[in-house]
Amino acid sequence: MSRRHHPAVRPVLALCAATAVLAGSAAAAPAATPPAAASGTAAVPATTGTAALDDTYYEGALGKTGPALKSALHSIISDQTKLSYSGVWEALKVTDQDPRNSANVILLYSGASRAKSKNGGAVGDWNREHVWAQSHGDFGTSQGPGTDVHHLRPEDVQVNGIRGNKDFDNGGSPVSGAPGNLTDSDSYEPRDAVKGDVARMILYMAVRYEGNDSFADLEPNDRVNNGSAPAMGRLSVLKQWNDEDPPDTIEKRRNDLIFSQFQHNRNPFIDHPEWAESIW
Ligand SMILES: [Ca+2]
Ligand SMILES: [Ca+2]
Ligand SMILES: [Ca+2]
Repeated sequence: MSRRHHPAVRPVLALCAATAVLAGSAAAAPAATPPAAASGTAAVPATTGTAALDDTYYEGALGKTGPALKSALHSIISDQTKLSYSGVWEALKVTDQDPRNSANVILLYSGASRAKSKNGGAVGDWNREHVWAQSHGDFGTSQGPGTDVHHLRPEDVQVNGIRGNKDFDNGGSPVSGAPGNLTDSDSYEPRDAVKGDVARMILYMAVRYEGNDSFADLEPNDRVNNGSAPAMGRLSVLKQWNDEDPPDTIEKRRNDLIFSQFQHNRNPFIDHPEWAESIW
């Protein structure tokens, strides 16, 4: 199951990758052919069983707690394919497809169903919301955290603008165009149905990005107004949201699709929400 897609990270890895190429391993090639779901989205099973994943994908993390668990998960989920920023559009049209209308995507905060073809930057379009705001660590949209679809979601252009780069916290006034969402000058509260989703996306980013590549070490903290610091708050609230809104079939299926068709890595907190408490 182990695949190496980063021959440039370290010389030793480069050697391993080169060996894999010489050996004719399809796994070393770009993800033109999905490893398990070549039949397309219609045939994707409900979700991947956690027990099966524990015996394979998470084998190196089982039994660990705290920093050792975080470190093991970082190693596991860093083995991934990286998308281009334009490739993110096409990925989101699959991962966030409306289960009731295959021509549409569901928008994260507003919950609205909107035509896939309306991706863009105009009023009425949807665009690529970075749930871990780009400015918190200044990672931009080059390949890396800025193109990682585990935390990228379709959102209405104007609602995305209202969320801006605010940290997450409870409270505020209703958000125009996004029922159930609240915001004030320094924070954003998403609707109840996606509170846990948001929390697990933030925690994924913290484990995936540890500062050992060309990007900042992303970490949650318990503050708002983090600005350009590589931090996102508030951790205590995110942990509460993780408990209150456990992963549902749609969130699990999204994780499976990213794993099977796009990045070939998983969000561990969707498979094991209890790991948030163990690490933080
Ligand atoms: Ca606030
Ligand atoms: Ca949810
Ligand atoms: Ca980190």
